[in-house]
Amino acid sequence: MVTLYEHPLSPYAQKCKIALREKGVEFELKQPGAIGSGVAGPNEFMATNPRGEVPAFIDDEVRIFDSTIILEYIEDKWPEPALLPATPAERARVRMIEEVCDTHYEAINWGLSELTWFKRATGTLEQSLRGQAATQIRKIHGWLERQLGESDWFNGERFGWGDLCVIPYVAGSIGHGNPPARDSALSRWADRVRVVPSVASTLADAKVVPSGRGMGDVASLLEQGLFKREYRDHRLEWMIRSGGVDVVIKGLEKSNIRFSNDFE
Ligand SMILES: N[C@@H](CCC(=O)N[C@@H](CS)C(=O)NCC(=O)O)C(=O)O
Repeated sequence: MVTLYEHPLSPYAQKCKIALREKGVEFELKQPGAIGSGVAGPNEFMATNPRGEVPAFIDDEVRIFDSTIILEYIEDKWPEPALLPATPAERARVRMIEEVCDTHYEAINWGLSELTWFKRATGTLEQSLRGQAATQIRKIHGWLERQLGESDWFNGERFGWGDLCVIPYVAGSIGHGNPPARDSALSRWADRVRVVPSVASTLADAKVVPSGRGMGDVASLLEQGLFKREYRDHRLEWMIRSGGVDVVIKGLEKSNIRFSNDFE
């Protein structure tokens, strides 16, 4: 049986869980003990992903990190049912949607999590960051609508890779109070995708995290120095370009943010 290190709220892990469920591959889920704490192994999880991020995937001797690379492996090893569309052009189109969601879209929801759960800003800075996030999400929803066009599915004729890589982020936005516009094509698509069994069970997992809802009282754990959140790549860029450079500076001063680990 394969093993997936995950956190139920991680959109990247959700992509992999949906794919495994679509393929009918049996898997065991594990949550790394110190995820988000910046504490690095040595352990099986860190040996699988030196970045200390979920998802991380183990299939016997094979160890893989990064959700896109995990999805590629799953598609290669268990080709049926195919999740990618058939033609090179369609596959490239779907991969571009995934790339946009994993970088541009994810960063916005992540920024809102930093505000809601980790209380990184208050007052006018919080309001300004939230306002910018809402505008950015409206824009990216518009972009997604244009990618969807007249189709029922991002993947083409049926549910697939193009859909499983978008739904974790749209579900995250709904959770943060930024749903797709009412009666829009994206909102109708979300209703359609949410009931696909592999998606429904993956989103249901996200509601059963310890302490009931969301991330619980992680802000006080942050204050106690028990969390050291990763500000990497597009997330760091989002915080700075949206006006939160002070959040980054404060996090560095208090040592409750981290950048990438060294590869050794
Ligand atoms: N590019 C990676 C991103 C994975 C990632 O950023 N995962 C987050 C959770 S959503 C994480 O584990 N962060 C670790 C931390 O904050 O310490 C992928 O596609 O798998």
